[in-house]
Amino acid sequence: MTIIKSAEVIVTSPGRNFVTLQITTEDGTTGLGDATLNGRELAVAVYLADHVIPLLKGRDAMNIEDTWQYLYRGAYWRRGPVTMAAIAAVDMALWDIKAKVAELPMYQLLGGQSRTGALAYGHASGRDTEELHDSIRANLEAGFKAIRVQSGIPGADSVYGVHSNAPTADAPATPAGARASRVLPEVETWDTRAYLRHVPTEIESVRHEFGAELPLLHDAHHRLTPREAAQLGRSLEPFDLFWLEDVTPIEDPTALRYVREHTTTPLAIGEVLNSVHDYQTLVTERLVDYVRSAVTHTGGITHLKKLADFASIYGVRTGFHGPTDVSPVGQAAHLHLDLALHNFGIQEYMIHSEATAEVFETSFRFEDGLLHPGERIGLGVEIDREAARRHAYEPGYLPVARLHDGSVHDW
Ligand code: KDG
Ligand code: MG
Repeated sequence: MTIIKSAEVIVTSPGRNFVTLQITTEDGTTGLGDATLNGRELAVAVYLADHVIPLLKGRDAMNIEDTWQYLYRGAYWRRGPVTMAAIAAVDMALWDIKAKVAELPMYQLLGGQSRTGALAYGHASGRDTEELHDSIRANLEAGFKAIRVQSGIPGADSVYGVHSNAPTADAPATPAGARASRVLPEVETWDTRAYLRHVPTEIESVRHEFGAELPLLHDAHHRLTPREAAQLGRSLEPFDLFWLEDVTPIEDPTALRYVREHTTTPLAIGEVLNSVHDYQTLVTERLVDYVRSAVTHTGGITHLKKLADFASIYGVRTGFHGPTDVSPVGQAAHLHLDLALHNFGIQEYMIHSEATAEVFETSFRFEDGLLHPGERIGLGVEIDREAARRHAYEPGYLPVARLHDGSVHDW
């Protein structure tokens, strides 16, 4: 029987916090879903435990679309990162179960494979040019064939968006706020003019050192006005970026009209969006080239597939968000989609720590710059509950950015 018997929220912190939902059917089939919302993890855990799990018991695990609509429309209150992460976890777990029942790797249920593997990009960053180039070399040695480059700005106290620079299994590059035994978020200082002056020179040095072929990406983390973004895009045109990410604050998609009119640098956006409806203007007006949502924050496989199909009609490709705060369960779900979707573009891949890999055992592999979900049935991820119990939750926050005058800026 595929009737849902129970569901449980697992909060664990092997190097950083993860929230996982495990659903079990009456015949003992289990499915996993990722519900990790960096810095606000427990809000989703409570939402699941108190408001969603009681609705799941007794439902047919096979009716994924109906369960999705039941949780989404039934709640009346729609969208938002907490709700959509909770629905995402249920959805992923149900796809995991369905694929296990079918005895197929999940991508087979999405239409089978469209490619041999998903082009992945790694993260390189450095406080100065030398450190950045070393970090790029480490990525190349690790097998990456596309690289995101972030560099320190002279006079700034940190490289925004990262705590560590080494993308290896021992010391993975980690989005800031991974975990900290501190009470308040770190504060970083931001200077837009210094950033706009410096980034083109840094990317030029990377092109000079590593050649014209290597696909390069850069993330501006929503920090620019449309005019500043247009200036940056234009100044980066000679260096042929794969994409420039999150140039303007996400709330106003029409801000990108001005950017689009002034630069041909490809644009990506969407890691903080959580619904296909959020993309309506962005996609129908072709304001972006890549949609960046994560399966974990955008309603799961069911909803991300809808987004990808919607985007495909307008020639927009995918570039799903894959930082270490998306758990191996969420990342596995991305890889099944990446393999199956025709309009796949690129997959972000930050390698999880060894402690994380001890808790989440995965079937996916990274070879010759490409990611593949593997042939294990389901999503291909198992959780070691004993190992998970050894890593208790620790509060952690993303940093906040302030300008030199002390006012809060976008992070
Ligand atoms: O939780 C926030 C991180 O996932 C984010 O800062 C990472 O911007 C990011 C990226 O592109 O991976
Ligand atoms: Mg980003």
